[in-house]
Amino acid sequence: MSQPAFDLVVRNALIATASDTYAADIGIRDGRIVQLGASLAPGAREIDAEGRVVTPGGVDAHCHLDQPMEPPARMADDFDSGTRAAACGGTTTVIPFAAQEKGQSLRAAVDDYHRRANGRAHVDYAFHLIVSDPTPQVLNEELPALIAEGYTSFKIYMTYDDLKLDDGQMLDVFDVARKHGAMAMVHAENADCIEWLTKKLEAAGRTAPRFHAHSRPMLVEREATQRAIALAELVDVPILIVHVSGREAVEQIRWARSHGLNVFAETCPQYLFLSAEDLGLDNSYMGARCVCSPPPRDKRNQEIIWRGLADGLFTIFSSDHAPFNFDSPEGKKPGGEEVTFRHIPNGIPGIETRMPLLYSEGVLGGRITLNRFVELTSTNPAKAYGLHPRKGTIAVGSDADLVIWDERTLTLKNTQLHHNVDYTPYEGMTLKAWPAVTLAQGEVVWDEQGFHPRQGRGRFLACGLPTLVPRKSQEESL
Ligand code: DUC
Ligand code: ZN
Ligand code: ZN
Repeated sequence: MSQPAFDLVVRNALIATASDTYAADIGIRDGRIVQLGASLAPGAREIDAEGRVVTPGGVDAHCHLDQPMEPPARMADDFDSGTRAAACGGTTTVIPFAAQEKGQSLRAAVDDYHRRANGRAHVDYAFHLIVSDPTPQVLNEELPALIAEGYTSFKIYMTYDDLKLDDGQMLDVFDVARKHGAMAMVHAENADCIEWLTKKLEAAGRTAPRFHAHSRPMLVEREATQRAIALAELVDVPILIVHVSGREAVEQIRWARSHGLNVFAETCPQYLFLSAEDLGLDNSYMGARCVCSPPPRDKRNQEIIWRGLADGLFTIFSSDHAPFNFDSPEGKKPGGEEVTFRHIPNGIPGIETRMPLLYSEGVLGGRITLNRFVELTSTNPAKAYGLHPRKGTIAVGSDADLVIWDERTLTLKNTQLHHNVDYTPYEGMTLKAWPAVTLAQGEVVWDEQGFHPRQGRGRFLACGLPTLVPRKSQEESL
């Protein structure tokens, strides 16, 4: 008998990419898609999609896994549990952050992060850099070398004392991004405004978790977003504003776009499904579970974020998974204490729920098209970070990272999730879909039997340059 033509055939798929929806079989060999068409020859293994929607696996371009923290804080998910949860929720590529500590070389941060990831991941991963100390050595030598090696995006912070850059430093980092065609990501919140408000709240004894939202009103995000846009315009470089939370930042980005500037924007599930009320209506400490920055806003702002997802304002939909246990001295109760909001680790879990939440409420709720869902969760992040078309689409030659979607009603419970966190902010929500099958490089990693672990399946991906905007010629960018 001759060998089957394929290792695996996914039959009767309703394939959805960012641009098309069509019925076909998917032939897979050596972890890649090798043929798309009707009535493909038999595979060594076959999965019948039964006419269900099949999308590219998700690319979660903003998540934090095993990122070094100031003790006692410690992230609950590492590359094992984080990529396990990702796969079970339909995400097959993650891009967490290799974070430079002030005084540390960027190269040392990258080496350390590889040690944390190596051999542990169940799905593929790449790294963004976090640049917190842009010394001449970092700007002139380390960053250019790292960009050439496949670390083509870096996040900079306008807040958090241990991370924030001043305007001059931002200009310097943007200039490196421009010269080398890399992507600069910006956390836009004004640090001095936050500190001033925090001190006032503390002096008034207003220190419960819910006052976190009072210390970071939309104005502080708006001001920083506007400043980041102006600095990028001065340097003439595209930037991407991460985790946009509401109207005021959205207005700044719309203004920039209307003036022809290449300003990209990312938002996250917490700005669609949570509001400041989730930080507590009273002084309850339970609200610490939803402390993240920028904070969730209100229902009207949720609508504004939905509109931006539908009309093209947003480029990317990420989780900003930043996993801390609630009932833990390493998490939301530092040292075992209920602390003032200033000391609560920022971040909420969401790597597993990102895709099902947007599919349920966005696609099946009639707010965005299926193709836009694919664009936001997979294709655009792959393009923004130089992984397309290997990732982010269903095409001959692409990695066989696929999700078969099961459209059914379910109630979300943390006990069913696969992260290492003791809560989900979305407990009890009714969802309308969940992945029936997730394939990573042609291997079943999640199906009705559950999670199929294989640490080391996930490989490090060196990123190319972003392809969201055509690269300027050398003369133009001098
Ligand atoms: N805010 C961040 O900037 N990063 C991680 C999580 C958060 O809430
Ligand atoms: Zn951030
Ligand atoms: Zn983040």
